[in-house]
Amino acid sequence: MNPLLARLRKGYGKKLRALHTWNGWLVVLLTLTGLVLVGGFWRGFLGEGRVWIKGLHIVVGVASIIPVIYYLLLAGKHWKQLKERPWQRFNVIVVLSLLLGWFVSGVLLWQFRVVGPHVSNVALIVHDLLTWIGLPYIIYHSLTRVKWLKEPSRRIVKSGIETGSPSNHREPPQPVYTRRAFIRGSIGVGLAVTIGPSFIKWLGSSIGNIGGSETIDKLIESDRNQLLPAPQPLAASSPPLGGGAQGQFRVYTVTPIPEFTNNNWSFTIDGLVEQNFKWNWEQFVKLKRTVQVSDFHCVTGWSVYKNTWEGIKLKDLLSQAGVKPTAKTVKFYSGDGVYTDTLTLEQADMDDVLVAVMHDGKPIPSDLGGPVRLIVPKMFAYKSVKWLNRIELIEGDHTGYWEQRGYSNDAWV
Ligand SMILES: Nc1nc2c(c(=O)[nH]1)N[C@H]1C(S)=C(S)[C@@H](COP(=O)(O)O)O[C@H]1N2
Ligand SMILES: [Mo]
Repeated sequence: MNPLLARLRKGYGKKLRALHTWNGWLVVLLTLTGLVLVGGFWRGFLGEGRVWIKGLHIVVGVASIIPVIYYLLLAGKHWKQLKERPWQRFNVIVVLSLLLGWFVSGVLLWQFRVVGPHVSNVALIVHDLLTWIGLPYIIYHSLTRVKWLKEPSRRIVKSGIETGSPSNHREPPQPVYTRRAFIRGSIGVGLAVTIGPSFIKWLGSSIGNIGGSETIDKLIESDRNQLLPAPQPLAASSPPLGGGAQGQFRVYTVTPIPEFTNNNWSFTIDGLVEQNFKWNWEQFVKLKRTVQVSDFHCVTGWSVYKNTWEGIKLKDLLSQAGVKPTAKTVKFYSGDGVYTDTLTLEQADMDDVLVAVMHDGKPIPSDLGGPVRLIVPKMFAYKSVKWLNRIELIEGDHTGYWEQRGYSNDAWV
């Protein structure tokens, strides 16, 4: 035998157990950080902490390949040992596939700039799918393998000795096994009932994009904005030029979702401009709009393809206000009072940067940044400020909300 392998296999049983424990803790850590990362609630609350947690998740995730490789070196012997235990073999295969799948899709997500948004999007779906399957599996695995469930026969012998009754000794362990099966069954059913419905919902919306527009319709139904008159779509918007968006928006916000009415909504251009503007809604919906079809990419990996956006070209707004020669940066403010971002004048001059009012022929719902949001198709979506209500031309630089918290200043897709 190869001497390295021989050394590895010394104290083999102990090593396997240690490996199992280490791997277990890594999975716990990855689960906790991963759940915080997907949980929308945490976004505003954590701020910069979110970027740290993401870093930790990546480092631990990359490191999680070490116990896998170590196990694979010992796997030959272990596999033979499990000859008579098909379920344990099955378990080994499932856990290894999960760990490898998480690892590969995770590395692709981490390297989103190298692999591009399309690959990231698929990797995110795989990563999520494995989590939906893997997490309940691992919870079940841990719950059903705690010692007292695993070794019921010992307990019954012990109880026999304790009572000192010989008839107890002869009693078959049957009821305990039934009880064990019952507990296992209950854990299984419990997990299925708690996780099943959300899983099916996720599956429907992510894979094969079933009900893509249906979910947006729900967001439209629960729209909190009350702005009249409703903007009337241009012909290219309705039916949407792009044929309808493909994919799901994840609703991201760092504040409670703001609500607007004709009374509290206005749109301002100020700062280093020849003429300040402040439009109310009635005036704003009269500004000339154009229609554009573009893809929408978030840095966390998800994309929505073929959005038909209708709105006012940023460059038209800027030329209407007249940018002073001293201006260097275009600063965007969200009506949530917190979120900001910027473009350079040169970036702001791109033809497809849109102050969007409609999506796929309908007013943008409040959850997705309506009544008005910025759309910068060539950049990651953290530039696409939701609830946009003010544009200021400034002389210096400004660092946007997520850029202050660790996102790259370079947002080009
Ligand atoms: N005001 C505001 N704008 C925002 C954000 C936010 O949290 N608040 N999140 C940004 C990020 S990171 C993304 S991916 C998109 C998400 O848009 P959606 O919530 O419509 O899917 O909005 C961007 N604009
Ligand atoms: Mo994002």
